[in-house]
Amino acid sequence: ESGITRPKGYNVSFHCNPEMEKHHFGVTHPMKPWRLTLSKSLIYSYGMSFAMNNYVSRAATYEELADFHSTDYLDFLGTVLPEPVPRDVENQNPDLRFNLGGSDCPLFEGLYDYCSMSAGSALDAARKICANQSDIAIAWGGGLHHAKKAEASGFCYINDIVIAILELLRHYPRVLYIDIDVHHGDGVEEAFFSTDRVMTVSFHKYDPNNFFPGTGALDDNGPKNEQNPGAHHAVNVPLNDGITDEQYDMLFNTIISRIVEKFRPSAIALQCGADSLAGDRLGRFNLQVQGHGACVEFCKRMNLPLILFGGGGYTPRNVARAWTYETSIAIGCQDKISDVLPQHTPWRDQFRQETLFPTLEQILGEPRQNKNPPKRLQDIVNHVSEQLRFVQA
Ligand code: V1S
Ligand code: CA
Ligand code: ZN
Repeated sequence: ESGITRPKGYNVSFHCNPEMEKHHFGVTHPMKPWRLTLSKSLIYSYGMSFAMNNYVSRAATYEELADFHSTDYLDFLGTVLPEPVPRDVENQNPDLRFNLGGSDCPLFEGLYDYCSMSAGSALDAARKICANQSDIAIAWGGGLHHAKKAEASGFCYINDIVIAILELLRHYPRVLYIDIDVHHGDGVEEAFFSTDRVMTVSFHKYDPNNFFPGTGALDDNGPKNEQNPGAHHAVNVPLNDGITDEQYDMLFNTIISRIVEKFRPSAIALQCGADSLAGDRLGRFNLQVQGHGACVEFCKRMNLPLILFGGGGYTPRNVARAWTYETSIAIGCQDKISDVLPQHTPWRDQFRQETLFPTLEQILGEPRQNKNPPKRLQDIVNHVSEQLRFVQA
């Protein structure tokens, strides 16, 4: 008896495709689709499936992908074959087109299916929201924010978020996109650069020379010209290594409440990339499961239709913890789940510590040095507040 109950009059839907989780980017590649299996098994072990509507999502069709992507790109993506000998990390000159086939975006068996399944989950989630059948729809297999109209980038081939937001825009006047992945949400930002119906906000580690993708400076706010209604509708929150839960939540709450006040979104799409957690293989922050989850809680409190997407996350045990906690927040049972992982959790030994909320010391030994002085955080808040003077609902 888990004590997890279905919230009355409140619908959470969970969209996944177990086939997606079986794909492999290659042994040395940080992106492990198996993290989705680990996450789902922890969510189910806590008994949360009984409190949600669970759907096996379909693969998106070619036409649905073409809503955003160019047909040239899709046709190529549909025909490329895995390389017989994987490229090494040094070989960064893919002679293939559309940035396909380098070490970041390798060609692997079933690539097109993997991409269409990720987009299918996101699109199913969006349609549940649009049909008013879900208050919160979850697609942990989505969130691939770097993909461009005709280009793969940073482990992302198809931008399921853009496709889902385009669907939301058929039903809602304005959509707020928020991205807490440690990387800049460049693909989503660029896709909506010229509309005032989508406001994009990304929190990320920013170092133009040493951290992927190198974009997302504080004053990159969308092309500013008289004819562009999308000017000022891209918000960027560039951060340094080691940011803590307290600092991140202060920034998140301050910035998002001001944006909601000014932009008055009719729906929220939240990318929950878990590489912003402490101890991530690629990330640099000191966030804990609690701080990451607090962003989801804050968005839920806005009382707007909400989609939760996955995204990055390269230490699978921490990804599973975060997305489990965030699923519990969506359902509203976060106070009822125990810190000790359920005894019968599959792969329980993968989690190292047997708790949902390990301490920073347990995760890292020594926390990463915090390079975010309070003055810099205040400057960011001030810049965003100034920027919002140009935004009207
Ligand atoms: N950081 C990082 C990183 N690591 C890798 C990588 C490592 C081993 C491999 F076998 C293959 C790739 N690539 C990168 C980054 C891309 C990060 C993408 C994040 C995606 C997301 O979490 O935001 C959303 C799912 N790429 C680079 O830094 C580019 C390089 C410039 C340097 C590293 N080498 C490996 C590729 C070229
Ligand atoms: Ca981000
Ligand atoms: Zn990332």
